[in-house]
Amino acid sequence: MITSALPYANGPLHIGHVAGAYLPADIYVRYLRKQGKDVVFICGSDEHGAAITIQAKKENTTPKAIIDKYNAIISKAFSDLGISFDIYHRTSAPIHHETSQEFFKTLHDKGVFEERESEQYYDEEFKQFLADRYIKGTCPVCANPNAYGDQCEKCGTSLSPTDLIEPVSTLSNKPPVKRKTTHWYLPLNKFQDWLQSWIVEGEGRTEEWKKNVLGQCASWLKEGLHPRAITRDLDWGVKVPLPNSEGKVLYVWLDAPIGYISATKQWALNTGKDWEPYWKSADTKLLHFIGKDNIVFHCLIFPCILKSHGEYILPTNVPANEFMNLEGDKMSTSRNWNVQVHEFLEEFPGKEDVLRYVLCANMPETKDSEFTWKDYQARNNNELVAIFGNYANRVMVLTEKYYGSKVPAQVDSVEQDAYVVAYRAQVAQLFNDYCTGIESYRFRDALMAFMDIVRLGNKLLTDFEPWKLYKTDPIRTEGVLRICLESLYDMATLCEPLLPFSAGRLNAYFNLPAAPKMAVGGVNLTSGAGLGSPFYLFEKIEDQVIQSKLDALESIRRSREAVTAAETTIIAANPIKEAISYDDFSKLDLRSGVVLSAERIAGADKLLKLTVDLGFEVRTIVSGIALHFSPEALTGKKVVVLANLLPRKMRGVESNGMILMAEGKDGALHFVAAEGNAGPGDSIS
Ligand code: B3M
Ligand code: ZN
Repeated sequence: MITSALPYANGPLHIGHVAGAYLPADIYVRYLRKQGKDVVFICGSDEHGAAITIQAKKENTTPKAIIDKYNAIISKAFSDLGISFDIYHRTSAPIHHETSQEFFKTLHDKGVFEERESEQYYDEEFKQFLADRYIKGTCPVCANPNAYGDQCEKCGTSLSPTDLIEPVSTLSNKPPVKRKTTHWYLPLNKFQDWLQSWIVEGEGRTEEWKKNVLGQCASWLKEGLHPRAITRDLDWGVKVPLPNSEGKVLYVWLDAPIGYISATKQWALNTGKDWEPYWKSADTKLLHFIGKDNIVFHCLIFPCILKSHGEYILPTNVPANEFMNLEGDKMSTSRNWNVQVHEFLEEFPGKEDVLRYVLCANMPETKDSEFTWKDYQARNNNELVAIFGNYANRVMVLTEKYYGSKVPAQVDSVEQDAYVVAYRAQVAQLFNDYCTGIESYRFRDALMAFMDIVRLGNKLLTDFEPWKLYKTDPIRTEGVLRICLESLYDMATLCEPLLPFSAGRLNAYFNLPAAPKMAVGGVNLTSGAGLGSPFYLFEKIEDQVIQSKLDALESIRRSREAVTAAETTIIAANPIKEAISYDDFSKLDLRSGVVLSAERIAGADKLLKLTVDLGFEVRTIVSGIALHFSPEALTGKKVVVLANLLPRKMRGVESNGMILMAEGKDGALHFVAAEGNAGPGDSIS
């Protein structure tokens, strides 16, 4: 039973996620399948929690619309990249709600939880309790006025809402009040001793856990565990299945890991299998592939839930990875510093395996690692093209030239040649390294072993020089190329977990199905069998492609620096303008509008050309906000438009109106918009 962390359906997937929790799992699973193991690979969207409702607010839409949108983008990105889940499920599915409610109910009835009353911030206008992220205020550490109730993003301190100075609700922008509320808590402190012996002393474990994982667990345990609230006052999530618990849902981190189980149930329904042995049978190996920020939930909290329930097995291992940075900076969706998987695949179709290769070669297995575009190019050009692609192509071209793309015969004297015997022994040794690498979650080592096998193939070609040998000893040449072809077929088998698309192309060349087992040296091709035409597995990536990616990142970096600079210059409050009459004011025709699209104007780095829907017509408005907003961030934004301003031409574009903006003391711009159901064209007065 293999799981990968369920991504929040609140934004697209980026390559850091892939390198952390999905590619390693996929490699492992593909390898196990080839070893003939009975394996189920589970994932799905995590569709609850404040992460979703906040994104809905940001995009001015409903939580349901958000999860549908991002679930579609994410699941397509996974399948396009060849991540071979047996099911990609969703925690909004009814079967998941039932399963997590059953868990809660069972634990509740067993008396596992504690009920506690506490005081929490409440928004009187919106009549709801406020999740930590819905509260803003001044950071007690660095005085950042925009710190959130869970964290200050400026200085990185993690906070609780009561730490904030002058907290306000982000819903009403008013100070929240404190209200009593009751929640259920999981008393982690009661599990402390058991967790200590299971994780730290290894009592009852069958596998060694990774150092980075053990280290984090040990430090949590050393701090001492405390009861943790596992319900929330929210109207989005799995309802607490108890009487008198209106408005309460399960904490997203309670229901999300149970999502692995509900997804397995759905998979079993789809395939006519029984889900239970995969979660309850002692001979099942349960593995959670995750990123390091999820360690506490998978190693401490979820095992307590499973153990308390009583019928479930515990994870055999949690091979968490560290983070992958991008060009020297932390990858992040909110800061627009990442490479999105779906965008990459749209821009570079056919480069799925190149991306998988580069992410695997730099996988953050023991410490944070880095993706750079130069490294991406170098690994493609110097490794995939020059080593693997080159070997495959040379073998295919020679076979076409000398044998009309038919499998040449085996030649005994070549088979027994000392060089060939030694070559095979070395390949077998490297195959062993490859297997050990994957089995012990060292995927970089496995990749290296695979490439070393290909290097040996290239060396064999160079040493035998079939292009010269053919003239003097055509029989021997036949034997050599037969060996090269068999090695190439082995490479197709071995690269399948790492580079499944290339494996498929190679198998097609051989007109053979994928080898049923992971092995080297066992293939016996049929002499005279027809092969495909030669091709290149990989193509060289040119400098200008890389340069354009670097330029794009550089411009993001520059605009971020400009914003930071603006934020640090405190601008004095503007003095109030001269008084006007109501008549003066009533001359302004203000309308609600929605930005349909935005684009940069060539040669004007401050201007954006916006297309704005005013309900009764669509306008072009030029706005001097390009240094503050990226065009992509504007689509769908609600705005207020001064609709009767005389047209004006700017940089050759006629602007028909003006967008209203609030300018913060820090110089940052904020949109002004009519709240609620106000639609395009509505008058504002
Ligand atoms: N959705 C957090 C994350 O995406 C969370 C993982 C759930 S795994 C059960 O990092
Ligand atoms: Zn701070």
